Amino acid sequence: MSIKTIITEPNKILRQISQPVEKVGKEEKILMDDMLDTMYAANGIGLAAIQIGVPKRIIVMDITWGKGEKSPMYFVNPVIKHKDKVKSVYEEGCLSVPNQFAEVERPKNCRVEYLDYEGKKKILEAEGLLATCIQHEMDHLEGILFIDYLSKLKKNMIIKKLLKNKPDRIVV
Ligand code: K2U
Ligand code: ZN
Repeated sequence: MSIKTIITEPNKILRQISQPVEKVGKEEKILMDDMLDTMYAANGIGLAAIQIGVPKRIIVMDITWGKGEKSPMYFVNPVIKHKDKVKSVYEEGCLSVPNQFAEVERPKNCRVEYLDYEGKKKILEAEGLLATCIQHEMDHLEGILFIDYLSKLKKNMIIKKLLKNKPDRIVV
């Protein structure tokens, strides 16, 4: 298992639409293991495969991370089957938008159908931070970042800060 580089905005890779997985095989399990290592190392509570450059519809999460016992969750080909009309607001961040945070409004609860680490069909009824996190991660599968929900002014200010902190490209 290894820690991968997390791709940061602006980068067109993050805007790709991720593709469904045909089956959960050895390759997908190694990928999920590496995603989890990478997420824990970055102190995140969620990670989508596209954030390490793999356009597959795979997400890992652990909202208990940092509170003692680890409780990893694996989502392959997740589909949101229901979203609550009631909204909630969380101050979101993103490992691909480092050190930037903003309030985002999302449905308070949602129901997600997915395949687990063994490829078994599961249904998750999510609320609170779990619901926010899974919706944040599923946006990644569509090439959407939380900054896309902000005003043009706020989004451009964040992108300007990210560009300032991004190492210069060296063209050889
Ligand atoms: O997608 C990611 O980069 C992972 C996010 C997931 C997340 C964003 C907003 C709200 C909930 C989850 C990172 O974990 S951002 C860091 C973080 C850590 C703990 C709580 C909130 C955000
Ligand atoms: Zn994110």
